[in-house]
Amino acid sequence: MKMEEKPIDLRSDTVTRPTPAMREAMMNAEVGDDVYLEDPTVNKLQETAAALFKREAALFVPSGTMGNEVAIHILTQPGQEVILEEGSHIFNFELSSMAIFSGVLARPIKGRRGIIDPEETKRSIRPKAYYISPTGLICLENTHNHGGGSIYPLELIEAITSLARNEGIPIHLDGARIFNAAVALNREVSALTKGFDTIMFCLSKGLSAPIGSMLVGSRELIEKARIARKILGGGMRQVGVLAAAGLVALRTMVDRLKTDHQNATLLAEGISRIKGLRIDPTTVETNIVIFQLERLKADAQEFAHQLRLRGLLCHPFDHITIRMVTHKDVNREDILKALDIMETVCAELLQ
Ligand code: TLP
Repeated sequence: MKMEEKPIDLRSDTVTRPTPAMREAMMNAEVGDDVYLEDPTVNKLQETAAALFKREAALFVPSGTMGNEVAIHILTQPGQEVILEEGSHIFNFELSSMAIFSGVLARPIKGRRGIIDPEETKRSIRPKAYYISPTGLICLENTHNHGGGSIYPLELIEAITSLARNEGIPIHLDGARIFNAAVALNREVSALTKGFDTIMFCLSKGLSAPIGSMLVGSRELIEKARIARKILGGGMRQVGVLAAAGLVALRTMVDRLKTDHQNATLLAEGISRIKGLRIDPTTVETNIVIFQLERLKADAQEFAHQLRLRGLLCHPFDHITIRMVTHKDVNREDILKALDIMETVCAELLQ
């Protein structure tokens, strides 16, 4: 790669840069002190998000992690267990925050491409006895990041949310990429999130805002969430400059996620034809492509390093697994170039 060329960055959709319309909205944003609830742009973003999900209220938080952890905090009591999928973001990449901040223990269960089964979920609910720590919460992730951007079938969401309701256990959705699921299924986000007590979604992934996530739920829960956010130091001041980008994200960046999904399919199909790489392209449902290396003289770290030298960035998951994520800052041509680079590197590394 020539030094002045920009790499093709498929590490994550978090790398997306704000659009010109976002930058303009940020510059012109009306602001106030949001700790006093006086930032009109934040208020508008929160109302917009609540309306989209057909809920009473929403809260702007700096990150998806904070949104998830605030939800866990307000929905549980110390000493309880939280049922979640073993490859979930909350369990693997939030630094055991649920134990630190909320005093709860994860009870991970195995999913299929990250999707958990209602029966298995039911079996994981702890029996009621004074000497057993009670199940305090269920968390699902849709789309599922480590599951390869997999989408929860609607009937499973319905089965698990009704199970939670019948058992009197609250249920939270890590919907960091729920708009990807909605666009892929051609459904409203509100239809995919019925039955959850709280929903977190990210503005700063495929929707390309520079920062920010939202926690959505009832007015009562969101008022509790505001307190938990403040405890974490997440009370922000003239943050309308960021909320302004979030509003543009919701207005302009949802429908175009289809293009990311098409590019992900193109990428996966190309990968399936490269000797040395293994993927079933029919499993790719949204913008995340996870594949394995086979018969290469390199592990995933070394493979990623070789790609980087040629201007392609990816995210190694384990010693043989690589993740690539499509987003608005890579186009079809970049995908074709990425496939060429991978083909060259594999040809050099095949045993
Ligand atoms: N995911 C990031 C990394 O942390 C792995 C990525 O590149 O995919 N839930 C899900 C499902 C996520 O994928 C992420 C971020 C989060 C929550 C946390 O969001 P942030 O990074 O805003 O705290």
